[in-house]
Amino acid sequence: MGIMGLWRFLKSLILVNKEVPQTRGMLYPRESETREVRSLDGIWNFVRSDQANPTQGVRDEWYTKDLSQSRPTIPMPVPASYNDITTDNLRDHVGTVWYDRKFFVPRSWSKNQRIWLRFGSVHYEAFVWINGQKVVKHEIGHLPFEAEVTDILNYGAENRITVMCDNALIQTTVPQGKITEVPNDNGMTIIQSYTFDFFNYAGIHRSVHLYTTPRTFIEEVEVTTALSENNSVGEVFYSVSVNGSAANEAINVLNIQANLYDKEGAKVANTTSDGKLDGCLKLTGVKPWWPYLMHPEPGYLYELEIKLLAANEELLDVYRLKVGLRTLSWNKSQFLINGKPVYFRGFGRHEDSDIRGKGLDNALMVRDFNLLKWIGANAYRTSHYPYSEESMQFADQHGIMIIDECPSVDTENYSQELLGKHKSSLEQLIHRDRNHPSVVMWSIANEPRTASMNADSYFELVANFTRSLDKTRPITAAIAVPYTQDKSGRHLDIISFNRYNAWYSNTGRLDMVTQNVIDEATAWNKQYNKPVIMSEYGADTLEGLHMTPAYVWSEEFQEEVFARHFKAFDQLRKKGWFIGEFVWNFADFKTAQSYTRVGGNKKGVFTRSRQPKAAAHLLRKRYFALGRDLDQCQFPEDLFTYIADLIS
Ligand code: GCB
Repeated sequence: MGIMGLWRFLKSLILVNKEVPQTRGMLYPRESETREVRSLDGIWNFVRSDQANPTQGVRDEWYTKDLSQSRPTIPMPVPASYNDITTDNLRDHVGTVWYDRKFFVPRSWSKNQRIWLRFGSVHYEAFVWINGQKVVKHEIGHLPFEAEVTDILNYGAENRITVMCDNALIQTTVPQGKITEVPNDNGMTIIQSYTFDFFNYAGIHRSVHLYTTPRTFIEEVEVTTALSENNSVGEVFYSVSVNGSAANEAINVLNIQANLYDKEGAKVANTTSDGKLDGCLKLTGVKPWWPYLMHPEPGYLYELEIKLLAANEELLDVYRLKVGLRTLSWNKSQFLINGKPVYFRGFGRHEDSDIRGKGLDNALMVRDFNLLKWIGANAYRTSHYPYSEESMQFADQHGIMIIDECPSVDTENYSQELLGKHKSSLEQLIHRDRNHPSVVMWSIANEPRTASMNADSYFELVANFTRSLDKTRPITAAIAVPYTQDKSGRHLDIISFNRYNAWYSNTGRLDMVTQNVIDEATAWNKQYNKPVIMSEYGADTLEGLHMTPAYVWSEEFQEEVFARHFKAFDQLRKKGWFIGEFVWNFADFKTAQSYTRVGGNKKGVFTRSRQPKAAAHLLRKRYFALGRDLDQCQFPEDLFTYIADLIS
């Protein structure tokens, strides 16, 4: 590196805080007396671009006519990843693909309302046209985006929507990847590589909706809650933003009527703001939101009804959302919900299943929640990206606590551009999920390379930015570098660490787990004086492989690895600052091809088709035992199988 090269390198180490674009709107689409919602899910037409010519479709303006007029199309389900649908090598396609479909817009929609097009998520980058006109572009998968299409639609007529989706990951995308051109048997080819350990599924992953709003409408609702008097008195603070022609001059004349209903539908609080868009609802005899197994009635939700009224009392818009009343607090050794210390027992997970990839699938989601409850878990981390909005709502309802992670995985090569996108991913995530009682913590990265030079300033900027958006939840990151090298922990509120004793380190050595876990957790605590979570531990396990004495990949080995960790966790719990254990992983999942992966990552406690391995039964006994000890929950009747009345 010459003098100029050195200068460029040194300059790249200086990171500065720059503004990131702010998300507007994006309330989850819900019907009401003033709103209609229509799904555009179904079978779309699909074309893959030539890998060597990814921009051809844009140059040739494929979006100006039906895709089938430019290229032969194939049917493609939405929502779903496209990778595992066909029998050819679409799985490993790198670059752009195209989707289109037709839809009808009724004549009645043209009257005095506005129409919005909303995507739950497209991975990784999306470009959208309607009737040949560009309507929105969005980068970063797993997050929703929307655009107003009122003036573009044909009313009482057919319309065409075209989407171009690009799955390419480079050093300035979130997550990062590398695209390289390499020789193959036919000349040259492009390959996508990435260091993270899950398959880079792509496509229109979540639902596509059209929805209507009145001309002047409720664009955003932000809710926070407080409890007092031993959790019996509650306050719901709401703040509304209004969008619409009347909004600016009418801020002084618009009113919000807010009503709160309990589960039975009885109105328990109401207020009308006088020319203001925010206010507070106060109620007594509150049923707080509690995590699963921490209370006989977990996940209690009220319904908040927000009515936007004009000065003459005319009803302009109505939006309803579920609200859970709970408080969070944390200190140097504890994390508390409603004033009660929490011990997390849960999983790292993935949105992943065969055929659908990362596509939203209600059957899978409901099955997963049934399994989470069966096994007695009270939490999971959305490793390693935001999960569907539908699953966040489900977690609210079922009292499952969420450590909500942005899509930054194995973060490295810190640059100003990466910082901007990383911050934007957190901004979009917090904007989307801030009202969910289930979200109890933000995870700002998984296994970032925090030993490297500018990790300190990078994570200081990311953590401060996150805190500036939400002060009500603590911040963590799942760290894997040794505590002696880490430069991020001092910017976090809670330390999470990932470690694979007896797997990646000291493979097969079951006698080298317990003390190592105790020593490492203790060292993290000593270093930062903060609560500590073990956010990943586990062992790949091939279902049906049995070996005794336990041997790597066998079901017996996974059970033994877990048991050795449990021993460490129980000793750590006594120290007062160890606040949670998260198994890696809930279920087996697909990864990029590698000789360390047999059909994917097999560290699941459940198989990819969501059936238990032997370790699931062991974990279930532990999670319920912890629940009974810490939160006085009941054991399920089938927790222990009858063996003999000699054993109790
Ligand atoms: C990790 C990563 C996770 C991997 C896991 C493994 O540390 O956070 O994404 O899947 O290890 O099994 O290697």
